Order: sequence, then structure tokens, then C-alpha cells
Amino acid sequence: AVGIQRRLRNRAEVIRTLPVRDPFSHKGSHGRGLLVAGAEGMPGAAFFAARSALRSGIGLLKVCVPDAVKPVIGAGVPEAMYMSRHQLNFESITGVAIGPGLGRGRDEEALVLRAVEESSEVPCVIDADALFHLKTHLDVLRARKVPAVLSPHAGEMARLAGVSVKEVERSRFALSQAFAQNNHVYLVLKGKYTIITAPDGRQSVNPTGNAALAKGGSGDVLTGILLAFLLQHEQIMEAVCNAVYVHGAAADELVKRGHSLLDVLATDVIEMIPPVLHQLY
Ligand code: NPW
Ligand code: AMP
Ligand code: MG
Repeated sequence: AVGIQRRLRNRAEVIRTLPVRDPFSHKGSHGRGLLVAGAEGMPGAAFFAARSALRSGIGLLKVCVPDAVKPVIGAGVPEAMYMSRHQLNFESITGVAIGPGLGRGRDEEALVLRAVEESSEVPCVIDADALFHLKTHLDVLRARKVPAVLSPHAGEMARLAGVSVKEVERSRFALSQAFAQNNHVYLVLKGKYTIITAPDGRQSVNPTGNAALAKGGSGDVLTGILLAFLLQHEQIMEAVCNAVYVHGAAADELVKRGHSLLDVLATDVIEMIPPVLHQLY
């Protein structure tokens, strides 16, 4: 259609746009991120997102989880700092991610609304259960100064848009574009050939990734990379495209190094972020 810009992301663009780390930088130079995630039955989702963010260059990470989850994730990700849900605040935070394993109760719904509203001036990734809660509050998105980044899979997209999963799969490009433009968000419609759409309608298609990622936890890993990259790139679109690219490239690299499409775990994907970044730098 006229005026639509749609491109396949390529490796050279990723290499050209990845953030350069200033040799004189300190931890505060690379973002102070806040991850709001994890419920009692889903500590893993918070763990995956937190560790991925730290593996992707974030300077400082605070994680807000229920008290019962803290000991589990705290031992696994000691590099992060922790706050209880009743301590939640956005002071000095330069980017937020909310949703992985968050839960679907009334308390969580209120957390999502607060996060989206109070982080209006910094980047905010909205994923998983946060997308579930957002469905009835889409109006808060347009009120944000910095457009939010939403990362639904086809099932979550269907719920958000009020259509069937079949309908989503049938018109991934058009649906993404309408949603991103109408709600003033960056939309990451996940799956094979993830489509990234900017609020102005520009679209980018991601070539990396494989079916090894079709396993619980994969999306939570992406959320962590998204948060870290948003805090280190100048432009949101570049940050999002690069995060999706690196996430998929980690899965591709695992298969190249002897994994099958069956055995890959979310933790394996996280530990493949370092060699993938090494190849890109
Ligand atoms: P079906 O039956 O599979 O075909 P939900 P969720 C449908 C946390 N996790 N990809 C699908 O249909 C997340 O972070 C925690 C995926 C089903 O009806 C969330 O907080 C983990 N689904 C929470 O769990 C590891 C698709 O959508 C529905 C689809 C819920 O996450 C796992 C599923 O969507 C997980 O990440 C597609 N392409 N197309 C942990 N270890 O802590 C259709 N569907 O129920 O909204 O959410 O993804 O299960
Ligand atoms: P989630 O459903 O939230 O755990 O997210 C799944 C992640 O894995 C997304 O980044 C998807 O793009 C990716 N993924 C899942 N299945 C495939 C597939 N068959 N090929 C490529 N990527 C996939
Ligand atoms: Mg998910």
C-alpha cells in the first residue's frame, strides 16, 4: 500500500545500531531498569526476564516481586536489587518492564495501571499478564509521553484486538499496523517472523529465531532483552528490532552448536546471549 514502509531486519543494521559502550561509563550510564513480574506459581518468568536484562547490558536492575518469590529469584539473580510490591516506586527509574508471570488478580491489574501511568516519561515494556490486564484499559496507552512497547504472541494479540487467533494469523501485518497506530505504541507481534511496528506504522520483520523457542519462558527472556536495549539505545525502534534479533539469534546459535529443536530451555537461550553479542560487536 502507499506510504507503508516495511523492511526485513538485516545483520548489518543490527551491527551498525547496537549501542557503543563508553569506556568511561559507569553503571548509572546504562539504565536503571525496573522489572515488575513473578507470582508465587511463576518465579521462573521473573528470573528469565531479570537475568536476560543483565546479560544484555543493563546497568542497574530493580525487581519488584511478591515476597514469597524473592528468596527463589534472589538466589538465582543476586546482581539485581529487590523491592516488595508494597514498596513499588518509580524514583530514578529510567525504564520499566511489566508482565512476565505477574498474575491475573485485581492487585496485579492495579500494578499494571500504575506502572503504565507513572512511567509515562520513560520506555515501558508491557508483556504477558500485563497485556491481559491492559485489554480493558487501552486508553492509558495514548496518554503516555514515551510510547509503550507491547510484545504479544498471537493469543495475546487476539485478546487485545478482540478478534480470533485465526484472524490474527491471517492478517498479521495489517492488524499490527492498525493497533500500533490507533494506540500509539510500538507493537512486537511475536512468532516465526516477528513483526515490529512503530506508532507511525513503519514495520520491520525479524529473520532470526526457530521453533526451539516454542517453549514456556521464551517470551519472558525477550522481555528482559527489550528492557535492557531500550535503556541503551537512542531510538526505540532500533532497540526493539535489535532485541528481537538477538533473542532469535541466540536460539539459532544453540542449534548451530549442537542443540536440537526439542531440548532448548529458556536458560540456554539466556546463556547464548553473550556469544551472540560477541559476534555482533
Ligand atoms: P493454545 O491452546 O496454546 O493453542 P495466555 P501465556 C493461545 C507466564 N509464564 N503463542 C493459547 O492457545 C507468562 O509470563 C511463566 C502462545 C492459549 O489459549 C504469563 O504471565 C513461565 N499462545 C503467563 O505465564 C513459563 C498462543 O493463547 C493462550 C499462540 C501466561 O502466559 C511460561 C495462551 O496465552 C509462561 O511464559 C501463540 N502463538 N496462539 C514460568 N516458568 O514462570 C494462540 N495462543 O494464557 O494469555 O498466556 O502465554 O500462557
Ligand atoms: P511467549 O509465547 O511469550 O513465550 O513468546 C515466545 C517467543 O518465542 C517469541 O519471541 C516468539 O517469537 C518465539 N517463538 C515461538 N515459536 C517460534 C517459532 N516457531 N519460530 C520462531 N520463533 C518462535
Ligand atoms: Mg509470554
